[in-house]
Amino acid sequence: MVKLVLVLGDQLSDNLSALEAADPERDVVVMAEVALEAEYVPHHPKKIAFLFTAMRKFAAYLREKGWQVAYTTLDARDNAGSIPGELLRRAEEFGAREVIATEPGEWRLIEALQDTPLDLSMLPDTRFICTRREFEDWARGRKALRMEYFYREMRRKTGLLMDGDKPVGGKWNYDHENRKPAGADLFRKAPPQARGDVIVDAVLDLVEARFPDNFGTLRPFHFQTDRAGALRALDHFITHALPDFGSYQDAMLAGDPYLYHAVIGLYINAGLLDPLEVCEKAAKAHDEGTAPINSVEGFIRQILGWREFMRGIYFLEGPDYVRRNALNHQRKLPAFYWGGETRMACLSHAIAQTRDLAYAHHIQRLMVTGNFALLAGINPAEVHEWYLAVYADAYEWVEAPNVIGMSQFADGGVVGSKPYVSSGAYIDRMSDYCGDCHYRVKDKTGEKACPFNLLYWNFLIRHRERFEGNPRMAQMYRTFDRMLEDRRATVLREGDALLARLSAGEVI
Ligand code: FAD
Ligand code: DLZ
Ligand code: SF4
Repeated sequence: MVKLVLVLGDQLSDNLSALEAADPERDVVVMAEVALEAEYVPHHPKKIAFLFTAMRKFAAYLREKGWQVAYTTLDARDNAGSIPGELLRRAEEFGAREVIATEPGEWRLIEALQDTPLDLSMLPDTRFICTRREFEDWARGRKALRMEYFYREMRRKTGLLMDGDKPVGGKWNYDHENRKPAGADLFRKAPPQARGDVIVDAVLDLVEARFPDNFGTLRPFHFQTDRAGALRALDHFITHALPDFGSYQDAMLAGDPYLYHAVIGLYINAGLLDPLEVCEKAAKAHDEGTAPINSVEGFIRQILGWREFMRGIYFLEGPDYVRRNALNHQRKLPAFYWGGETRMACLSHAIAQTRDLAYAHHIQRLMVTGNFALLAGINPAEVHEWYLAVYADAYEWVEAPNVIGMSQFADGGVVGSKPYVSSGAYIDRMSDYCGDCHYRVKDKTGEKACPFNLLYWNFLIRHRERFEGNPRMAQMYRTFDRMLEDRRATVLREGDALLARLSAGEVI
């Protein structure tokens, strides 16, 4: 009897377990653009356009390979509006009772699929290097889960950058070489910008008509939308940017959103690139002598280490993870995150770039937008919604551990052993933002004091009881205690006043 094979928008891979378990002679692939997935957060229009275009092209590719594909566009008259609804409709149309699916990357959708009255086989998502089971086994019995140890296991498992049982070059991690600020030269090559085609054009018109009020600029649309394009983007990165990836990983420049980053997260997460093939290409560049070890190791660690670790944490911690709020932060997300005005140049640059490109690199996400939200005590659920909406690579399995865990410390220390907070000095060191800011990064108090400076101490003192005993934070408290009493009082008073103005909706 015919079975339905579900392929979700972020499952656009040839080797998807659901496709491998099905029979192209007998079964029907179901793909659907649905309102519920497009609207559960106000996704960036470029993200929706990327996904719908890539879905349509993947459906065409499957048809060429001989599959029967039942594809529903968002504007189809009989669109049921949700994935389970579409499955039920197609089950009736094709006389099917059984569905083969690959496990979605979000608890919400896993639960929704399990609730359908159809006979569902939910297969593991084999497109990851570490299985859920393997991660659980690794995590069992450990007092703390630290990425670095997990990453070494993954290096051993894959043999990537290994020399027998030793790491290539003698060290597992070359991070201490990777902290350079970038110069504003003109020699970097931006990622290749895709040209439009009829499928892209049709999707852009649809997204423009259906999501006119979502935060984010739709046109010009420059993402790759099929595997061949994604491979071009990867090869471009390996040739032009990987050699300097490590050194400038943490740098930020107002005039260059990409620097030496790969800008491939959206392609890997949608299934157009395979994480292992990406790591293998990077390792090959090292073998061939075209990229140094600090860059290649740093890059492979992001994918083999962080990406796999984050997925492991998401599934290990369970569906309530996204609601955690260990620091009891309750302030509303300021309007400037959604495009309102701010006088802080760093936030203004990072958010304008996010609006235009649906992209910001890791340090912008962690040390600018994330750092400010944490220092200002913003409700992590609102921060989570923002990140899930605005980045083209955002899916809950990877976004939530990065936001709730790494960035907002709302999980109380599952992902990281200390919160990522910094004063303005860090942003000044790693970027060129501060030069044209309304505030003065060197001012610790006073009318023009950088808000990061004021809020940094305010945050540490608000949470003194929790963090003072943390050996990695003791130095920060000692520095505060060494300040003159008057100065301490002023810093805290001015920080409180800034927070009150933020809550009142004033422009900061
Ligand atoms: P590069 O800097 O070139 O890195 C290469 C690849 O490494 C990325 O494409 C990605 O696949 C992987 N990677 C790097 N860091 C991480 C990480 N911390 N977790 C998982 N994978 C990583 N990444 C997402 O894929 N989706 C998200 O929704 C997301 N949200 C984030 C939210 C916050 C607050 C922070 C701090 C980080 C977030 N990240 C997220 C991780 C990282 O910022 C992005 O993967 C990266 O910026 C994507 O751009 P790139 O392809 O140029 O990455
Ligand atoms: C993100 C997204 C969007 C915007 N739209 C769709 C869609 O219409 N159809 C679909 O199959 N998938 C979509 N997705 C991706 C899903 O939200 C994603 O599969 C889950 O969040 C699990 O990662
Ligand atoms: Fe950001 Fe402060 Fe620098 Fe302004 S002075 S850009 S607010 S870090």
